[in-house]
Amino acid sequence: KSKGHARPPSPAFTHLMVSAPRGDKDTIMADIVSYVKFSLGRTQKDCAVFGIFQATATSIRNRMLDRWNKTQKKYEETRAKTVCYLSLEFLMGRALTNSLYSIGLTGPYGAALKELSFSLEEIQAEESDMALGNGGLGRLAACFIDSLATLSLPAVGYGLRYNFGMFEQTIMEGFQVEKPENWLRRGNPWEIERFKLTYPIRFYGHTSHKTDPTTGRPVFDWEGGEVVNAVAYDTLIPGSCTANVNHLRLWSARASSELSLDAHASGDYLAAVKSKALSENITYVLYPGDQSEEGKRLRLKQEYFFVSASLQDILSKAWSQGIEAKDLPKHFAIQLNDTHPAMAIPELMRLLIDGADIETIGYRGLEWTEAFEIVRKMCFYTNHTVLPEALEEWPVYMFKMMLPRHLQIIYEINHRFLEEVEKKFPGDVDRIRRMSLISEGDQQRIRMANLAIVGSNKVNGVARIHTDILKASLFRDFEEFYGTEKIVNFTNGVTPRRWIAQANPALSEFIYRHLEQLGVVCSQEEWPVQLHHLAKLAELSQSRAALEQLLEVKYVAKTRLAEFIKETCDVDVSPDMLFDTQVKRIHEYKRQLLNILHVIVRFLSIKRIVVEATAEYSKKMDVESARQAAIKELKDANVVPRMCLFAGKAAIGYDRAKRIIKLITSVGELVNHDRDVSDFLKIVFIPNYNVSSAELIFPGSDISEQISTAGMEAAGTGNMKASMNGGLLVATRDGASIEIGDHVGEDNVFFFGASKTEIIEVRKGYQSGTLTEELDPRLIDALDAIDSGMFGCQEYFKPITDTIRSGKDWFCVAHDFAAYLDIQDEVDALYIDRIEWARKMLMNVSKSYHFSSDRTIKEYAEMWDLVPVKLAP
Ligand code: T68
Repeated sequence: KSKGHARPPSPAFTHLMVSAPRGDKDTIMADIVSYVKFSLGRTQKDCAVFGIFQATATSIRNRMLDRWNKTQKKYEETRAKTVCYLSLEFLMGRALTNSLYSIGLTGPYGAALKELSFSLEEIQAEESDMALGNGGLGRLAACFIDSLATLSLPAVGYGLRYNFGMFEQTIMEGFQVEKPENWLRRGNPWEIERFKLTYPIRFYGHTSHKTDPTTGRPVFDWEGGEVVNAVAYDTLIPGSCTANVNHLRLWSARASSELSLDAHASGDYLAAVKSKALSENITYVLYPGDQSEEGKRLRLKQEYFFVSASLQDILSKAWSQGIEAKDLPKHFAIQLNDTHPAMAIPELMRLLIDGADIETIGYRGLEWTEAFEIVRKMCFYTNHTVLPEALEEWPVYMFKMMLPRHLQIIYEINHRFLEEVEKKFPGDVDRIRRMSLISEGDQQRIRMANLAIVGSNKVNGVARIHTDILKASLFRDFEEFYGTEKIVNFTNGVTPRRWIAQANPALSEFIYRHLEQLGVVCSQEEWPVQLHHLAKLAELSQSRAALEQLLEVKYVAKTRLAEFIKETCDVDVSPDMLFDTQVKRIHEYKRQLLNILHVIVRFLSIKRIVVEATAEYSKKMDVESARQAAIKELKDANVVPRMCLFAGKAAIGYDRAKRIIKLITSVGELVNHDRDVSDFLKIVFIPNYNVSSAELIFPGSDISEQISTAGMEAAGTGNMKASMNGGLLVATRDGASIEIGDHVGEDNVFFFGASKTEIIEVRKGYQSGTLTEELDPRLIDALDAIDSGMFGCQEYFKPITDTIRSGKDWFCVAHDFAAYLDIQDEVDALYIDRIEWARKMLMNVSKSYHFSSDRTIKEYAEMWDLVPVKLAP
């Protein structure tokens, strides 16, 4: 025990600790100025807006800290069960607006800043996005920790504190160019460094074992190699409509003395410094590939580093609370966000059997079956994809070198597991081969998904169709082995606080006012945490006044988006156009290609009409007047002008995705400058898609493209964000869009295209050569236009057009093309009928409440056996 603990408690200290900072305007102003003066060492004259952001953020953080202390104390006192959400990615976005919103101090902070002659908006704009994730998986983790706090559930998010998050995407001459995103460059006012929470993580070295003379059991030792320290950084996660504040704990790598001393001993100072730098690079950068398996050693290091630090943190807390090993599952649940943290299974086995390297964790010496039962009760695994290229496998040789003890443990888990399989399915060698944790090929590999299934209590998919595929195909053997209870479904959700209340103030006002009119007793703060109340809004479907207001709400958001497009792309778009958006990672299965091919068809057809009419008119007038007359005629014919917006990043090594970006920007370049067409069609590619730009894009979308090849998008969450904001989906029957259709009504989604089962048939046809697709003539026109060099870069685009023409079209763009064009015609026709359109918007806003991540988390909580522990307000 340190001397600090022996000191008698001071009543003054205790009193001051529990007194909360006041939330009035004057106190807030004083806090901000005091920070500028005493922490930044600046004056009013030399304090830039960023300084005010730092001061404001720090004072908000301090107010949250007060609540956090009380929350953690309450959790400890009640000995409540905690869920630990292990994710290599947390795509948080900005924290300022969200934090103020959650602690209910937006008003006073706005007023304080105004008096200091700043605005909340300009302060907010100074914050960099916390982009420690690639896409849907990382954003889901962020929505989940928001819901956990809001539901007053004891939870900790565990992850890595990357110095460089998702790369910054710039567009140069239409091509994606990646730049490192140094988000910590100017410091991070939200985080709290906790040097006291430092754990040693070992890599490499060797194992040995001796026999314990009393028990006769083998005792394992893992020694040597290198030890890197993990240091904790906490970010506070405030709930809404509750005083509870949870935290996200991110680990940063710090060289340990064990490492630098070795080199010092040999007298090589420079080598010592270099090896220190090398060990710290573990948490340097986020791997920017989504849905692909890199197989790089540094990634394996990151995974183990993160898992080991998080588990040591959990176990040292449990040990300090006197929790017995067998009771660990009563106090902690561990959720594995995909297989990236699957090493938690062998690592927890190791910690329980061999023991940790630090004294603050006393668990050790457990017998195998007892340890495995504990692990299996504690761990749960979420699968996010069925794409084979995203299923993690690690070469055995890499493990043998880097994590020799874990390899032994995995072999033992596998040995015992396959014995069980053999017992249940005697002689079924094929099945045993498929279910083994080790794949045998030219090189042995560890199948992380199989490890995660075998070591977990439950496995879940993220939408109904996805879970059905897991049960019927990808994990079928496991379904047959464990029975139908092991694989379960929890359809994804998104937090309505960020995605409606904060992102769309006009819609929030509409919702609140109308709920009030409809007699729902629910404050402005409450409806986003009681989202089911929105069901009541459907009653407005016959109120013309309400529908017109909803159109007005959309117009406001479209105006903001149009301004953003002007700023970022320098393209003028009118909010009167139909705003059609597709924002997500660029991937062949997401079919941005299908979208842009439709845009090309649209361009060609408008161009043809205007050119022909101009030729006709110019018999009677000069060419320019003729052109104007032709354009006017088209406008009078009610052609709906459309703005097609794309945004998203391509993985750095994903050549085809990068070609698709270039195709989109090239088509935009031509169309936006074509004076015959540009009144009717605009194409924008917004660079560097991130959470902050998504907050502008979803509210401003009339149409959201959710057009993945059926069976390939596990769930999608952009579909939910669009629908909640009154965006209508153009969607295939894939992922969670199917369930959105169930809830908002089939008629209120523009469904099209082949179903999952039809896709399987189409592909069989391609493979056997019995089905050679007749290409739609309009598709041929679009492909010809690309190949003719109309958009430049003829050669560069050739591989794309070739794939479609040759019938080796795995993503079935050609197959779904005609249906896609037809549905887009329906979209245009409906858009003209503003009231009918608004009615569909209303049904989406009203009935998408099911896709709140609060609903999802309640389902998980039941599985975890977790109950709320709410702090008295
Ligand atoms: C996404 N997966 C799914 N993966 O594609 C999406 N992968 O359908 C689903 O809605 C979402 O998960 C949430 O469940 C991903 O985003 C990755 O980002 C990823 C990252 C690294 C390695 C593999």
